[in-house]
Amino acid sequence: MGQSFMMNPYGCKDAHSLNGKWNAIIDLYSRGEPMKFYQNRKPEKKSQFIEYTFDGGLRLDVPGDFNSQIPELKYYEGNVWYQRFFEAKKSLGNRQFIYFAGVSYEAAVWLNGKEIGRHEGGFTPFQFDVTEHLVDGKNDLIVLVNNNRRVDGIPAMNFDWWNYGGILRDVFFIDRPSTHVHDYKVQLKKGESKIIAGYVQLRGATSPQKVQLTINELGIQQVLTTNTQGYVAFEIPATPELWSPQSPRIYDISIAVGHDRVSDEIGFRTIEVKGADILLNGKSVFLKGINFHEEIPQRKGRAYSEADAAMIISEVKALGCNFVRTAHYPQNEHIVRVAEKAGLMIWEEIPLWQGIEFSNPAILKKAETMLREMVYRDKNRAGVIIWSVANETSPSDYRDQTLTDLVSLTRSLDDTRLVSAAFDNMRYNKETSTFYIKDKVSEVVDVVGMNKYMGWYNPFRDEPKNIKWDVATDKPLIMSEFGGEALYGQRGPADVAHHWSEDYQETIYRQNYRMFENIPNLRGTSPWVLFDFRSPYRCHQTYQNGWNRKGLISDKGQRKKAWQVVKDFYEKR
Ligand code: GCB
Repeated sequence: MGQSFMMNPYGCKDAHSLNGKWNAIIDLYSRGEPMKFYQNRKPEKKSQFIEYTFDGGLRLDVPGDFNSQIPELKYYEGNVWYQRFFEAKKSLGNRQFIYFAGVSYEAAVWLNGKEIGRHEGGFTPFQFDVTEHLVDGKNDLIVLVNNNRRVDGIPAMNFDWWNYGGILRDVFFIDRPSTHVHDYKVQLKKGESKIIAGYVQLRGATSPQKVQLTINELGIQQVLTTNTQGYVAFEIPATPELWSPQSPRIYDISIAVGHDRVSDEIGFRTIEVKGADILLNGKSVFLKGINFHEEIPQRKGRAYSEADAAMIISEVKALGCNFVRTAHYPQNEHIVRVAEKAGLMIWEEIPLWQGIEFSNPAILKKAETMLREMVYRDKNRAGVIIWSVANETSPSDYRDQTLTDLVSLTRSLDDTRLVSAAFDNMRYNKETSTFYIKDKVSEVVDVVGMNKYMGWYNPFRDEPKNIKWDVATDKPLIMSEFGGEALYGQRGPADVAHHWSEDYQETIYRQNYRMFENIPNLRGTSPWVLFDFRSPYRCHQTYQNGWNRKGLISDKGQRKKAWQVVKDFYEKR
């Protein structure tokens, strides 16, 4: 795993993009490490011959998955080497870093022939300090990416989405003064709407330093003094206009030490649970949500840019949502930031998705790292209200313990948000037509997410209006997934599932909404899913052909009939 502490490059004037075309070698038989591709050597003597080169071959776009860039890589799982040069000036005394916003699934990184670090996990950022190995002038950066699925991976061998590999997200070279702002949290104090609290952590400081925290629009120009470890915690009385879906107010903030300065855009809000209610800024809210993958279906590839985020989020807003579940992994920062500015509350999740090898102690370690990296990255996003530790995992002693540990870790990292998980293991009492749950993990989370495909994987066993829910009634329940498949344009009887028709998909939604009226603690819904998405899981050659068709919108962007049913439901809430 890589170094899990990272700075925010998006607000740092000293962050230089390394996006663009990179040279690439497809290394199906893993020859690259034994042959030392990372040395990128050229023959020096007449008799010398080196059986690889990055020159004159494949060039891949960074950011972006490799699978969608050339047809030969569509199903590829394995090693791909990436290489590029970049110019740098070695300013004396400064520290330099390479920051990766997301590489799937494993990355090994070399600078000028020296290994600078490795990282596992496809959906969270990492950075390496490269000061020792950087040279003045031309630098050679090489990344070995491997996207093999693995038994001890998170996610593991099977998952219902495309296993996109590559340098999926932005890459930066960051050059900072030796003493610089390394990490910060600026949020409302837990349970308070008039106290801004948090901390600043410097790097490189060996004596107490003066740090200036500025939020001009709130009249805050506060000088803080760190301890000898460069750390200072603070509480500042303030009356910010609160962030909400109706008014997603964001403030410009900056933090400076010496010549170093970072800026960010931060909103302030409170979120808490009281009985079965979710209170945003003290008022009960109903989460009108939707799920989506980090994918642009029309391009058949991962979403990676701000423009991609704007496309997805505009469809979320058109549906009338105030909430998104960014399934099933932390999506790129553009998506989170664009969603927050659009007034969307966000559920973020680590990719502990079904089939995880919980009996392997390495899993807890890996999951903890992913959780830490997610919380580090997004702890300043007011839009994020829920951290989720898992999706659809089956109870066992190992699983119960792992998830309980992860819930506690989440709370210790951030006590200002709610903790959840999505469950699919509710049981049904035929005598009373009632759903209930017996799961130790549902007892320790703040909000229970329920995934239930009534009308699709499970037929309704009774009239929807007769089905009762007695699931974790002492806390809020979010119907975190429900829905069914339809091929856009396909028509058929409204009561027959196997035609994949829009008419039947519409029926599923109407029936589920009827059933939801009987869930006393229902405080939110997020249908599965906004767009049809690519998945090798889906083998029906007529209707699916490698696509999960549960989208309310097709892969070409056409809205299916159920889209309107969801929109109407949200308009009435
Ligand atoms: C689920 C999973 C989701 C799948 C979906 C489906 O329960 O959480 O990742 O894609 O069902 O379509 O079956």
